[in-house]
Amino acid sequence: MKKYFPTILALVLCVCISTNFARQSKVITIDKKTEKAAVTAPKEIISAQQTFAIIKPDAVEAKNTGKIIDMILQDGFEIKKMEKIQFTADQAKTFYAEHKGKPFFDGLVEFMTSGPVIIMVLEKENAIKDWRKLIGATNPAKADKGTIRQLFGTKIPKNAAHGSDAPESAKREIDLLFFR
Ligand code: IDP
Ligand code: MG
Repeated sequence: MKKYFPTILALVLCVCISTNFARQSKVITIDKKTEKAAVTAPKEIISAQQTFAIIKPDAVEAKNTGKIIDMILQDGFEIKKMEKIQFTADQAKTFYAEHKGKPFFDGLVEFMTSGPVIIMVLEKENAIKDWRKLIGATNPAKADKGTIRQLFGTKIPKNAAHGSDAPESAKREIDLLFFR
């Protein structure tokens, strides 16, 4: 029996450590309807999603940066990164490569390089969808009341803000502008 003691001790230790690890990586919540305990992953594991945002040159020029940042914070986003930059023509062309060849492409590049912009990485549950909702439709004239583009945009391409449309584009845009 004595010679098995170290093995037994090691096994008991392993079980204790792994049980504790499992406990730490989960949270227990009480289901209000059934009053039964439910084990779920903690919020930070379930939720955080990042998106890429721009306060465009028209909104920076019109001194709407503070109001837009306030709307971002009031909507529950965390600003993970923020920088004031000015797009080069090459950056603007690469950023909007999907629109190359369209009639508004040259005007869009000219607009995006016309003055400083604020670039941001925003984080929140459903950040991509929620940020697109908060900025509103591409055309400010068609954007819902109270959205950033309705409040601060004028006439396309001058629509005050940009938001990534999918996780792949968020990653591409963050890499392109924060790791340039
Ligand atoms: P989005 O910014 O809502 O994703 P996109 O169709 O990806 O819209 O277009 C990128 C940007 O190009 C728009 O935000 C706007 O500034 C500009 N834009 C889009 N369509 C037009 C247009 O028909 N005329 C002028 N500018 C446009
Ligand atoms: Mg787009």
